[in-house]
Amino acid sequence: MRQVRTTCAYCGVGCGIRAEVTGDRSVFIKGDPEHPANFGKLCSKGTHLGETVGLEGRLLHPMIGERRAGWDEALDLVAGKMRDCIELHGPDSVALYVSGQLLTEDYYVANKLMKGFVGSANIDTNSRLCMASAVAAHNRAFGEDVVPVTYDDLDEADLILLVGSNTAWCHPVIWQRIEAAREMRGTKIVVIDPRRTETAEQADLHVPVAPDGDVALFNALLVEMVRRGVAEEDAPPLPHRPAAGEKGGVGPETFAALADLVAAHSRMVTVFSMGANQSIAGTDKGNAIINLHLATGRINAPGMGPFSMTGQPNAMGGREVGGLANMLACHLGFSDAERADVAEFWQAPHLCSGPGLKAVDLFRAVHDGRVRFLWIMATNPAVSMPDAGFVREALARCETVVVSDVIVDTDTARFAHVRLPALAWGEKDGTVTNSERRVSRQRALFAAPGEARADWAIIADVAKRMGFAGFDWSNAVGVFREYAAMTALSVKHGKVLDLTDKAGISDGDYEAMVPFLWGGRHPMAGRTMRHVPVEPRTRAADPAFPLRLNTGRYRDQWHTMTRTGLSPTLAQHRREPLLEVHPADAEAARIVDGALARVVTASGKSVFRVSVTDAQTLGQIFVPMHWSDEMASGGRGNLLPDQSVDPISGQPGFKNNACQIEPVASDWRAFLLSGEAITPEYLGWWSRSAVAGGWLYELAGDGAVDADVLLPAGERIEAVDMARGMRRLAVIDRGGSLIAALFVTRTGQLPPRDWIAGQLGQNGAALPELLAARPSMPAPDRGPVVCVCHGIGTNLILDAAEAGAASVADVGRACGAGTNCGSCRPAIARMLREWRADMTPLKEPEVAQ
Ligand SMILES: Nc1nc2c(c(=O)[nH]1)N[C@H]1C(S)=C(S)[C@@H](COP(=O)(O)OP(=O)(O)OC[C@H]3O[C@@H](n4cnc5c(=O)[nH]c(N)nc54)[C@H](O)[C@@H]3O)O[C@H]1N2
Ligand SMILES: Nc1nc2c(c(=O)[nH]1)N[C@H]1C(S)=C(S)[C@@H](COP(=O)(O)OP(=O)(O)OC[C@H]3O[C@@H](n4cnc5c(=O)[nH]c(N)nc54)[C@H](O)[C@@H]3O)O[C@H]1N2
Ligand code: SF4
Ligand SMILES: [Mo]
Repeated sequence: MRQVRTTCAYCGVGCGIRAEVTGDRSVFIKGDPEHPANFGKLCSKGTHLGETVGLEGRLLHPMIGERRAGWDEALDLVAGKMRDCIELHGPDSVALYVSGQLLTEDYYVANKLMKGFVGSANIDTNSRLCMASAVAAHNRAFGEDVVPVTYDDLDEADLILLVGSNTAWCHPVIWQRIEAAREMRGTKIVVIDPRRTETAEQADLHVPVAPDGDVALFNALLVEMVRRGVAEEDAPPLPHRPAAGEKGGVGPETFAALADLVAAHSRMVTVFSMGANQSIAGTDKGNAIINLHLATGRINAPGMGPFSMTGQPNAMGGREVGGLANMLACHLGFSDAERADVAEFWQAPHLCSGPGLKAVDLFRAVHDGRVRFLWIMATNPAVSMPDAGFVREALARCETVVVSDVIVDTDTARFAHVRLPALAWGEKDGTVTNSERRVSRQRALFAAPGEARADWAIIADVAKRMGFAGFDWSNAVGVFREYAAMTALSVKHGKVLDLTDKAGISDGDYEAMVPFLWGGRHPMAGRTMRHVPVEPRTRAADPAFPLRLNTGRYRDQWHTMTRTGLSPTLAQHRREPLLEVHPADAEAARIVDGALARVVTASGKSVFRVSVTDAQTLGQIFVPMHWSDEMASGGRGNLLPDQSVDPISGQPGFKNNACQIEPVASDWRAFLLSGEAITPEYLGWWSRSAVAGGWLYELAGDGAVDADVLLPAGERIEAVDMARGMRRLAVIDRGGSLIAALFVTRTGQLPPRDWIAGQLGQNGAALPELLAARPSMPAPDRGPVVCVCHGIGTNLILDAAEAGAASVADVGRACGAGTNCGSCRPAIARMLREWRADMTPLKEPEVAQ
């Protein structure tokens, strides 16, 4: 057994991991108690990383079309196509679309190739969909993309405002840190979000702002703080005195409660995330937040400041090395002086002359043929871009699409002419920078599988084949040293970013590198900061599409599910893509809980399972972004949003689109348990999720059900349950193990899936049990799983409540739920609250203070 210290593959919290490598492709994951981002904690996704390191579905050698190719042939082809395209159509006919999931070293090399040597800034990144508005807000306020706080400020704050952040699900370890601050010093927590998320349920105050109401709300807060003497009257230019009463849709009582909290606590941190950034007013939202901090002097001291949380593990590293089309490496812009310095440092023959195309415009240019060569790395735009139907059309038309990925068959890879196998997490080596500007090492745990190679090395090889000099590093540390040395240019141009002390780092020191911060704890102290007056801007109403569509994330899935979708444990939290809708909107549309419904926008439509919930505000619906063609025929959240972007940052407004909903009828509903993945395209609707040893499909369709197509060969047993209108089939292999099962109903309810899913590949169960989908001596039903680490369902938790457990910790002591990663603790807290509400006679709700 070998112990390796590395960093989590997923979110921008950047948790340190101690990985105990137990075999060729197996690893035991523990939090690193010494890493300053997490001090040993990990959430459900990090904890279950070990379930995603298998080689199933991996791309392990280069592919040209459907043919396996050698590296030489593939790289020659890519370099040749790129060179031809530049010669025939100019440098701007070539583009790279990269990702915050690349390492800093990969990102640096990609950016150097495009901006320095191809001579076009047509390299953009999925961070355009994620961080671009925060970057633009930082640039306007601070003159540089700098986060002016660290996680320590969360520990020392008395008030934390979470704006458009479902922290408990998306940055769970930060959420635990915030909860710890509440326990230690009574920190108050406010959640500003149109939906009542699990994070909002835990807050001292939930402010259900109207979609995109944030600028009006923060302007109103600023004016109120001036009125109360908390903010300086003449600190900000205040031409934006909000229209009387306009507070972003927030009612007077809630606004007063919020204003009281803000006025009372100078140690205030405002965390903002996608509900702020992903908006046609995203940059203004960032500045509205920063303005409040500047006017109240709440910045550059312990426990205070605006804090943009990054999404991806290396969103921040990508910003450092110039991954966005509108900047150069090392936080530099395109002034003559900056360009000249970069050209000299790289010895770059054709440094690009100005900014390139931002993601949405980039895919438009692919669509209309201005860009003819597109190389996509570590991102799945056919799923994750807005108006994904348009993006697919663009990819289908493009002369040359190259995809570097770790997975053989993604929705984007289907459009690739050339597929290049990259090293995945657990195999690659390099650095990432987290939300608080802390640089950590990712280290390889396993040998490279098949012919997979590091992203930076693939790019460097293509550059060399194109005849460019300056791409012959022999390892990742060589690239890192060059980047660190280049930050001398940021320093020269008065920026905070400075890694020059690492420019001479030895191979050994890089190997042993401990996490470090650039910029220190409060890098804006003593530097110039600007108020940027901002005015509310919202989308025009469209009577054809009366509802507002909001999109986002689930606790246990990561983006397009290419990795988390493989984990049976993580699948338990939410097996299907849900359309969450307020009861009155559901009723008006004749939509019922558990049935299917279609969401329609001007851009597209898709079908989801309905979940009726009063956590949604009237007039607003929510769907997840995660499901792809690989995982479902419906649930395709990104066919829905249009191409509108923030005019300053170019970031799409993913969270506020006009839509309508309608019921979807089907003759029958079924579930299929199968050892093999199938693609039941001919069915009306399907969605699959991982179970141990195979897949669980939820199906719906019209007409007859063709069991022969769905089920594999084997001994088939069948029962028809007339009373319940159900047909049940199970398929057994020679050894008596269950290899598939199909349950179909036209009128009734299907049985719970948990037990029978656990029988897949097993041969302990009797045939009648399999056909009943439950054991003859049933163990107590655990109910829907809440704690995925310990496999504990709602029923045990309610038992604990019944037996007197009064807190999440009590529940943990009683049954273990919530005691490992803690991601489910907000859900347990909600259950306890609901249980108590059921038990106690109704009384007046307490007023939040
Ligand atoms: N489990 C999980 N965690 C992740 C990821 C994942 O895929 N899964 N991805 C990572 C990445 S890349 C990112 S960017 C982060 C994202 O992390 P978050 O930003 O927390 O996640 P989202 O669910 O996209 O959106 C957050 C909230 O914004 C709210 N919102 C919508 N419109 C508005 C509005 O107008 N105003 C306000 N104030 N709020 C609004 C939504 O209701 C939603 O609850 O998560 C990271 N962590
Ligand atoms: N509707 C809606 N859409 C959204 C959002 C939203 O909130 N709502 N959020 C947006 C945001 S914030 C983000 S960040 C994006 C994320 O969207 P994407 O970036 O498209 O999502 P991922 O599934 O993370 O895609 C990463 C791809 O890289 C591959 N990969 C993993 N590791 C490596 C590696 O080391 N090298 C290479 N070459 N490939 C690798 C994975 O297999 C996968 O195919 O989605 C955006 N889209
Ligand atoms: S909070 Fe979870 S997903 Fe994010 S870095 Fe930590 S363990 Fe990974
Ligand atoms: Mo993101």
